[in-house]
Amino acid sequence: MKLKVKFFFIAAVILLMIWSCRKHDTNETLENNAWYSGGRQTFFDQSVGAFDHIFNGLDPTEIKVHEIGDKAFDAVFVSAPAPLNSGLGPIYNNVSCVSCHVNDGRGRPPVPGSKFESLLFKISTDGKGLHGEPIPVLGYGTQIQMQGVNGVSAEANIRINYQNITELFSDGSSVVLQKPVYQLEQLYKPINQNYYLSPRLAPPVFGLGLLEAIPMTSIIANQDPQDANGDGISGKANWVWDKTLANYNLGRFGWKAGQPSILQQISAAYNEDMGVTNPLFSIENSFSQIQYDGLNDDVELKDSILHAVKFYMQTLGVPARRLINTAEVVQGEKLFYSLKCQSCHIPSFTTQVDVSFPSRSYQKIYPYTDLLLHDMGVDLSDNRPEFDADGQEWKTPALWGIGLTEKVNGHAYYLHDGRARSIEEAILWHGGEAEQSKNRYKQLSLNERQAVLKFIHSL
Ligand code: HEC
Ligand code: HEC
Ligand SMILES: [Ca+2]
Ligand SMILES: [Ca+2]
Ligand SMILES: [Ca+2]
Repeated sequence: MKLKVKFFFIAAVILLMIWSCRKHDTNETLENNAWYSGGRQTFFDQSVGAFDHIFNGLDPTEIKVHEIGDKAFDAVFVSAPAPLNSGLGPIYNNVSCVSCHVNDGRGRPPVPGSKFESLLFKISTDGKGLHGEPIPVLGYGTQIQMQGVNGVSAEANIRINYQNITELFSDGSSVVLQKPVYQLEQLYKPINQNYYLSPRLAPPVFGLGLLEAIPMTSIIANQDPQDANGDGISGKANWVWDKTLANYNLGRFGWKAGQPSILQQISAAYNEDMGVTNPLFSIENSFSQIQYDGLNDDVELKDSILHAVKFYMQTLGVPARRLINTAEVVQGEKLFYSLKCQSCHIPSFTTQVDVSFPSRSYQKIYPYTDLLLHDMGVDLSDNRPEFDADGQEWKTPALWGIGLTEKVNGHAYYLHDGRARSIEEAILWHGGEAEQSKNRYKQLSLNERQAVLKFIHSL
């Protein structure tokens, strides 16, 4: 009997030890484990819904606001006046947020001959405005709206021609890239100024609340504008105008980091992409053009809806990594470092402590971006400056979740205009500061290249 008690006691102690170890493991998993791309806001879902997960740890009111924002993100707008979702256009690019950011993922270039849906074009002329912003083109503003509501003429259409560029690997094999050349056509009115067109594909929109919460100091610490350390990489921040602060702020959103906050990014989207005026951008994009409806009406979107959509965008979690421990992925990760991809695609950051927003406060995330601008060479250039970004500079995009693109969006088009038809093509388009990385990639064997791609697909 006595022996039995002793046995149970020892067994209990062992169980307790195992249990406390496991608890310790889970903690470590959350804090330092690369499976958890989005820290506490990581979701183990590889389905088509992988980019649409509400943050953990929100209170009931916050959950409600997220849901209202989610509905508004999906809402199809119609031309004014209408009882619901009124104010589309008169000119616009698409009718809802989700029609471009499909499943909270990315858009795609049009199938030849079909309408442009999630690829849009910014436009501007020479010079810079008071705060460094692009200068609008007379009669066109800073974006081409390619659709008009009933009876209203769109601003223009775009013709795409492709040029082939062959990239040779050291092992003798090759890949043919398609370089798009864009041309305005069917203009509603001639343009008599120099103009610069910038193609922009709708990027994925999950995890943005975490990117917004990376401390500014952590981002600018990676700048090296004069390349003082001589590694050929000279990332720089984009200082852009923040309408809410009425001051300059660090740009984080958009392909050139032209927007400082999620609020400003989405307010601009309502106005420019959908023609829906709102508290932050209250003047119709068509103001002073023939398409303008002349109604001096109230703003078309309520502040409460705008803030719900902002909150929805701020509280979408990040998919967990997949197949992270397979030999090929481990090899690919090592190669990623030896190719120096991580000098721009910086693996991890820790978000700032924020007592007013605990769900995104202080956690280690793995976005694989520095959120800085880099010269990516002539072939990727749009020649259109945006604040401190010049015509060859682009912001390093986050790579988290990129391996789920085909699952979520049913295609594999990458880069700012979707010209790359695979991850490998995206790498082969890298030039400028990333030229050396690309060349190192081209020197790899077929097996090594596949390992790099497997690693990217595991993100
Ligand atoms: C016509 C297609 C289109 C529509 C409609 C659209 N977007 Fe976008 N969205 C884009 C493009 C293109 C970009 C990149 C813009 C840039 O590079 O400056 C973008 C960028 C964003 C970003 C920044 C993502 C990042 O990682 O930098 C957010 C957030 C966003 N959109 C939210 C919205 C919301 C909310 C709506 C609805 C109000 C909306 N978008 C409507 C095409 C669209
Ligand atoms: C000098 C900085 C830099 C280096 C080095 C670099 N990248 Fe990039 N990467 C970028 C920028 C900037 C873009 C966006 C370019 C564009 O859209 O035109 C990008 C885009 C990508 C994309 C497409 C992302 C998307 O959402 O469409 C992938 C994939 C990628 N890089 C992988 C790599 C790999 C792999 C390496 C190493 C071989 C690498 N990058 C090295 C800056 C860099
Ligand atoms: Ca309108
Ligand atoms: Ca316009
Ligand atoms: Ca450097």
